Amino acid sequence: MNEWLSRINRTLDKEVKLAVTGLSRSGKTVFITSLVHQLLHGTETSHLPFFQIANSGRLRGTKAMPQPDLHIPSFRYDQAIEQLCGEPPRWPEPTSGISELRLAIRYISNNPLTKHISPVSTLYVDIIDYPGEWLLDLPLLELTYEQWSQQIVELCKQEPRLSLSEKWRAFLDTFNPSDNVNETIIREASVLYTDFLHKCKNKYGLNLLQPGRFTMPGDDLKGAPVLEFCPLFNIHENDDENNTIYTEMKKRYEYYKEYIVKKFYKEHFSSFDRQIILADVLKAFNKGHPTFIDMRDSLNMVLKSFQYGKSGLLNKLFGLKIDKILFAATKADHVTPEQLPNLETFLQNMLANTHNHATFEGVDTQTLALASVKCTQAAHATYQGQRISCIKGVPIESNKPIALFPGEVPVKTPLPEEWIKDRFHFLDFKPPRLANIHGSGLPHIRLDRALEFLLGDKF
Ligand SMILES: Nc1nc2c(ncn2[C@@H]2O[C@H](COP(=O)(O)OP(=O)(O)O)[C@@H](O)[C@H]2O)c(=O)[nH]1
Ligand SMILES: [Mg+2]
Repeated sequence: MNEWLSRINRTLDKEVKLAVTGLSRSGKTVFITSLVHQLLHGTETSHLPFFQIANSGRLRGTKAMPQPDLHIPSFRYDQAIEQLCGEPPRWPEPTSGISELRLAIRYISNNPLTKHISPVSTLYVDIIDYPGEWLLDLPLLELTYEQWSQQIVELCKQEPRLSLSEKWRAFLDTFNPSDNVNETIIREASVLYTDFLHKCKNKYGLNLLQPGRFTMPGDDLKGAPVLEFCPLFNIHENDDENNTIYTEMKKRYEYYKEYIVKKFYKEHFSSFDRQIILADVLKAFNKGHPTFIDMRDSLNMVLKSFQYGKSGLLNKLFGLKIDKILFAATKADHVTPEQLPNLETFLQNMLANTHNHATFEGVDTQTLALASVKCTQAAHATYQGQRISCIKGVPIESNKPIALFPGEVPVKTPLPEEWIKDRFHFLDFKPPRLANIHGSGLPHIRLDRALEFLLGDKF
């Protein structure tokens, strides 16, 4: 019955499933929290000028509803908003598992065909939140164990991975992949490999860390043997004797793909209609050239797996059909307002291939620089007799507001030698203290435009 109703609702365009996609720490959880808060306060129109349904006065109200999938934990909006709007305000905790949320948006219909039958209509919006680490598992679906191992071999030839992987690689040299299977060796190799991934993440903020569950296992997989394998060097596909370390690692890799990765994407991603891709470009600028390259390549690799249109992997596997994609550069409150167009152009250039592919397949796209929660104010200062634009906010490590000029966002990727130390200085800020969070939506930058693009045509 549920499935049947759901189908009817979808045919009448009464249901939208929104995929919020982004690498770890790109701002997914904060985006979802702010989106819900903006919609719950949507009838106070002043904070969403570009969201037409709110601005036209046709919005009747929004409510969080019981989600359709009862076996998935609910997105803890109440907890997240309590932290964001607490005293002192804090950012929500990093996400360690999947959660889901359903919103019902009630509005006065404008549709000439249905408005006489039912002048008040409801649009259901389903959103899931999950750790960004798991996205990097998607490209594995197209790689054999040997191809994946080879890819990691290549990555480890360059710094910082070359040094960070030293201990793990030294251990691989102590045995032969064609040796008889040995649980102790397999466990030790996977522990050292997982340590290497953690170092890449914590020291350099790298994203291309596969398998994704090694750094973020989720509650159900901690300590499971399916997380005990790693890539091997010097393997030959014809080494295919049974019961060797190589065949055992390969078996676990295939199991991981089939029962963890495919299962997750089939269950949660197959029915999405719309997608927002969040990228924290500014963090990569701060961390330097290798981190930037890693972010760009990770995102492009993931988006290649999404490949919109009939030939795409997710379409072939699960019938995914997305008709609109919003590319969003997050945390736009870290830069001065004049820099927003540069940030948008930069993101567009960075994801040019995906963009081109999506529009070729008939997917409607847009690029936006946005802040889900605006933590800074635009201000001006005088420096050497010149008036310069700056931002004012409370840095994450401090309790006092400061004004600073965070630097210019380049339109094109700087050459490796142009990433000089301290060229970019995009500070992290504390969330703003708000006197009355129940009076109006959270302060934001262009979240209303994001809502209009993602949902506007459904009303
Ligand atoms: N200034 C600012 N910081 C943000 C914003 N959104 C996210 N952040 C920062 O980015 C961090 C990660 O955000 P989160 O939503 O947890 O990322 P996720 O891993 O993609 O879910 C937060 O803890 C904040 O420090 C924003 O709109 N403005
Ligand atoms: Mg999160």
